[in-house]
Amino acid sequence: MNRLPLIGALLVGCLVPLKCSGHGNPITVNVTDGRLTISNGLELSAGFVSFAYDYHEDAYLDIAPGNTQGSTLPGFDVSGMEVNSELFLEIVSRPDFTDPATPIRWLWFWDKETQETAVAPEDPFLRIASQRGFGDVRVTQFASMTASMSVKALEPRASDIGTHQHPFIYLLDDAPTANYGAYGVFARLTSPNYEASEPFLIALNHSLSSDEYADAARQINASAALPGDYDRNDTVDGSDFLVWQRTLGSTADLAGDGSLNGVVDATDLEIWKENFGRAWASAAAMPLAGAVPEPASAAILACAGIVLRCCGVTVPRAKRERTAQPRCSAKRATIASPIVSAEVAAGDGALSTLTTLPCASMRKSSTSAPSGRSACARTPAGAGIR
Ligand SMILES: [Ca+2]
Ligand SMILES: [Ca+2]
Repeated sequence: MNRLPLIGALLVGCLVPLKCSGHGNPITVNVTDGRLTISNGLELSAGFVSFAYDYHEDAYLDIAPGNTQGSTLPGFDVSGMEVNSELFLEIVSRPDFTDPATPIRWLWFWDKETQETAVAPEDPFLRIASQRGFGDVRVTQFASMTASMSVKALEPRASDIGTHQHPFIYLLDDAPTANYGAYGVFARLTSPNYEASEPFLIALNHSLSSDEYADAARQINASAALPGDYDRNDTVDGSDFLVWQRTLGSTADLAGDGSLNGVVDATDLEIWKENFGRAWASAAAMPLAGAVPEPASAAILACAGIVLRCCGVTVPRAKRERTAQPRCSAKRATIASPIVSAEVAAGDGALSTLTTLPCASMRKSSTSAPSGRSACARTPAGAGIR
């Protein structure tokens, strides 16, 4: 009798749970001044949101039933909420600013092979399904598949509060085989009893290293934000220049690191300058942006132009900062910002307004094939929902 297959199965049965089990770094939910708050994620710098989940080494997609790759991570740790106050996860769409057409995007993909944000081939869908029977949400890259983009996470019961929970299973379509990389959705937490949380990124690891996961999260996050929008208000203006100026040279405060190279430097100022005047917001919240900057912003823009023209990337920081002081005047502005206005549908009937201009550094879509496979063959808890 050949016992090798049996021994192999036993080894898999013993070793796989050790490798694949774990609670990851859960989305830690609390309430501050009546608003839901989140913490414990991978901290992000320049881009749309401040946190990504789940970057724990145990959190990766693996073989699940029904031709899917699945995970029950990220989980949730909830405190501060009233019992039965209800907690929902709402998927949030964003424009893809790496595409000159800035399409509204739901599911994001970072390609392991090219190491860049890309369009995944075969347009796979992601399903986030309640493990408590509260329904699901499904999205493809550029379309929502369910009528509502919100699904209840927890009621929460008394036993849910202060304990670790896995309310969802995340299932990625794997027929045909999904390329390796990170698959992400932006989301926020809502509740009838509290203000919604800030948005965050759920990025699912499909055969990435920890470093690759971090790069993927940063790049997806940056792809969903206006380049140069360093204060995250969907407008590129003088306030963003001030963020850059205040943190110039920093490797710790990276809100102004538009180039994602880990330091706030002259390249980030170039990015801001190239995108000055762009804005994106809901039509109700913001009128079409005019191409003419306000006087104060024009003065700042002039200062920035002088910084670049006179100092360049090799000039010491102190000299750059000295040059960029308010003694600059609008008369010295030399930078033109061509603006093109367009309207884009934000999904679910919401119309949003986009003011944009050509971007020379847009990344290309990728249709590359996978380059490696995960060795773990775990079936996630609660699998079978599809
Ligand atoms: Ca801004
Ligand atoms: Ca930089």
